[in-house]
Amino acid sequence: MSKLSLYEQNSAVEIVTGVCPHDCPDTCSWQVAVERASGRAIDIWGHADHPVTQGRLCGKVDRYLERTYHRDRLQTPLRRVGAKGSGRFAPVSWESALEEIAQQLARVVANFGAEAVLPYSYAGTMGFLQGEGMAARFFNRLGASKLARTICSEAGFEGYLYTIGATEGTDTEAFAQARLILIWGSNTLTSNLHLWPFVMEARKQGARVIVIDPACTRTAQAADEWLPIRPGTDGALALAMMHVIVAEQLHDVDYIARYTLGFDRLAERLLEWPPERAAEITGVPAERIRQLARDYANTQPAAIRINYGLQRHRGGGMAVRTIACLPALVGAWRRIGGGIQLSTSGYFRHLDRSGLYRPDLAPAGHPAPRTINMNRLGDALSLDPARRAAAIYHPRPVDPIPDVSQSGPPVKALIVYNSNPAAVAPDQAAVLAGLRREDLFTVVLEHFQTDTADYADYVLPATTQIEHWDLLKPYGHTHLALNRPAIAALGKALPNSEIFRRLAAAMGFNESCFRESDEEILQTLVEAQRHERFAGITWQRLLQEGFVRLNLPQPNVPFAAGGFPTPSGRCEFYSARMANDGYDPLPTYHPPRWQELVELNDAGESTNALTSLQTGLQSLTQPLICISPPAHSFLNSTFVNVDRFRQREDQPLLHLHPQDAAQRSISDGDSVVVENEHGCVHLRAHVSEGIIAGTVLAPGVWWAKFSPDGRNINQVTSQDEADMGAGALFYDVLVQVRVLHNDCTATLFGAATTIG
Ligand SMILES: Nc1nc2c(c(=O)[nH]1)N[C@H]1C(S)=C(S)[C@@H](COP(=O)(O)OP(=O)(O)OC[C@H]3O[C@@H](n4cnc5c(=O)[nH]c(N)nc54)[C@H](O)[C@@H]3O)O[C@H]1N2
Ligand SMILES: Nc1nc2c(c(=O)[nH]1)N[C@H]1C(S)=C(S)[C@@H](COP(=O)(O)OP(=O)(O)OC[C@H]3O[C@@H](n4cnc5c(=O)[nH]c(N)nc54)[C@H](O)[C@@H]3O)O[C@H]1N2
Ligand code: SF4
Ligand SMILES: [Mo]
Repeated sequence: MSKLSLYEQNSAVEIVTGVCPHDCPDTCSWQVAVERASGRAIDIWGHADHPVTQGRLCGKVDRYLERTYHRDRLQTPLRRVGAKGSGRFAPVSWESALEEIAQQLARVVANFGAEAVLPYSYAGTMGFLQGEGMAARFFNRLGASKLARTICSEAGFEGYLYTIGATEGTDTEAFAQARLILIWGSNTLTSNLHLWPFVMEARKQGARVIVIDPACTRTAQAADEWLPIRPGTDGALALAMMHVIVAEQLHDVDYIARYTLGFDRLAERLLEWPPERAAEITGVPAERIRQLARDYANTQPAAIRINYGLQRHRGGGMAVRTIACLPALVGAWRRIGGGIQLSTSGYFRHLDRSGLYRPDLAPAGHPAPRTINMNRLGDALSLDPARRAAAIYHPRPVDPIPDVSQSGPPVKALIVYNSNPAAVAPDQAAVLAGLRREDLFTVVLEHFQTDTADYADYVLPATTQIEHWDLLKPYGHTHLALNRPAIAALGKALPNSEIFRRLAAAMGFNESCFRESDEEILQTLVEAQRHERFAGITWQRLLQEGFVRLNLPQPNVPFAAGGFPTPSGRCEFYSARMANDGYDPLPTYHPPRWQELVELNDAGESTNALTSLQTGLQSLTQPLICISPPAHSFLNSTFVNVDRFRQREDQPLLHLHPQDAAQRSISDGDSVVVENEHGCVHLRAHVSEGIIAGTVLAPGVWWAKFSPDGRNINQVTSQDEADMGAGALFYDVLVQVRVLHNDCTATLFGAATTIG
């Protein structure tokens, strides 16, 4: 019996439709059963009528009520009473918290200018309202520094735009029609579960599923084939595949002539990429590359699911730009079930959010505030102007590297919401050094006392998705969804929107937009849409149905007859825009950062990365590449504090290949030290052939405070940037791994003194 029919007839229970807020492509619509008498939510399940949710939530959100009613939910504002990081707080009233926060912000603005205030947020909720809705109004009105939200997808996103023009691609439902599916740099069964039923449907019809990944993930195990690859080298694989396709004349001459730009120049470039060359780089044998290219060109329809895993490398932007050329080369777009999907967010690109965010509120007569790259939070919080300048967003080669004179004021007030940077941001030691600054005033809006909240001056309790209104657009399908509150806020928790509304009042901002109610804001947003893609999407329908598909053709077969949203209207093998932005206009290979470090080391050149280790360690083995993709039961750092999920993930682990383990005398279950020039962390070794030799994998993202040494894997990640969009390099890291005999902090401090 379905959950709905279980409660439907029960007049003591109310059923409320909402949508999962998490940073996940699936954006599942859900229903919550609420006991009318107590007002308590008693059950939650996936909406049966939603064509992608199909009645199922993932294992994490199935337990959303456990998280909402968790014993540690923050229910009252807190003021710090201990040292920063100690986590010692005392309850205060909303009135006094907001009054002091407003005073502190006013003081910072008066003494250092509004740019000294930095908002820091990401996708704890993807809702328009509880995400940036009211917050953007507030920070625009204040004139605060802007934040470039680069931590997840920027490199790949930009790369995709150069080739395709917008992040539009193969419909999720259409994967069922594919006959060959490449899952490329994604762990679908963990991070995009609702694509899997369509993949299974395709397999029932005879489709082959190949997973291209350095790790034999649960998705790779469930697929027909695991194709292991060295991290950060996917661009070379794609170039060699195209080489074979063109050399063997398997390309779609007609599609290319009608709908693409620059084929001749591409073909010339591809001459440089025989499979043997790519084999050296990727570790995929040349013959396997040939076969993959032939299968890809000869099997129609062929669908590629690329996700963000493969672009967290220095060459991530170019890799995605290159892979995105494949479907046009073989004409895969022609048929339903062919093409490529990185994200579906581009289908929503005409959504007009200016009335929501109100950029027009910016203080008149001031120059536009600086934009900080969130991946460089450690640098941004530094008192050294040179490091602060480095944190200023400069996403393309043509954007000048900011000069020290442009660094702007030190960050004196930091307002964190929907994010846990002390755990998730790269170069954790630098981030924590910033958060520890006594002269930094930090406010954290949260559900829980996270690693970040421990460093706050004020922690403000926020509501969860079943306690507030919101509207969400997905990035793994095309249904806009409304979230209605199912229960009253717990304790004194407030929605982010209300916290910023009250803070605006405390600051004396008297614009009427700071008095609009949540429902009003959302209704106005829905009704403001004029683009034809939103035709038929009304507030009334959203209230009644919960989710509505964009006004797209059904079935939606993008680019079957061209119409790419690029400057030329074609799929751009050659991109003039790339040339203007300082890139090679043709697909090429940008090697990962780890490759560069290894080459410098082999050449005997000293690099910070390796010498700092050598000075501190007796026996140096080859460094290993370290990736840290999502743990199955966590969502970034969310859910780590829910006992059930933490127990499922056991403890912070490091997967390493038996060969790498043997070279370092590491046995399964040993405590190991993972370290590099940035920092170090203790993990438990899990020796396994499920990861390629030369690469280690640490499932993320643990809260540091739940880790044996109070640190997590972001100790070893760097603030360096990818080739495009100033994207993060989470999986482009070199580390040394050894059995834990002595604590690494001692060695590291020793090393640090020798390198100054
Ligand atoms: N359960 C769960 N679901 C999530 C998340 C979560 O934390 N947990 N996070 C959400 C978020 S924020 C995002 S952005 C998405 C993340 O989605 P993705 O970024 O797609 O993350 P994964 O699906 O884990 O895919 C990463 C995969 O890429 C592989 N990989 C790493 N480097 C390379 C490489 O160089 N080449 C190739 N080919 N593969 C590589 C990793 O081994 C891993 O299997 O998922 C969302 N969904
Ligand atoms: N090493 C390593 N690091 C990574 C990654 C990796 O793969 N490896 N993945 C990266 C990626 S892809 C991403 S997207 C980032 C994600 O980084 P974050 O966006 O910081 O994601 P979370 O860690 O889930 O933290 C979200 C926080 O928001 C809070 N929150 C949720 N809803 C609300 C709300 O309505 N109001 C308020 N005030 N708070 C709320 C949650 O309680 C949670 O603590 O991490 C990145 N970091
Ligand atoms: S986290 Fe993803 S799969 Fe799980 S319920 Fe939310 S949207 Fe669905
Ligand atoms: Mo992400």
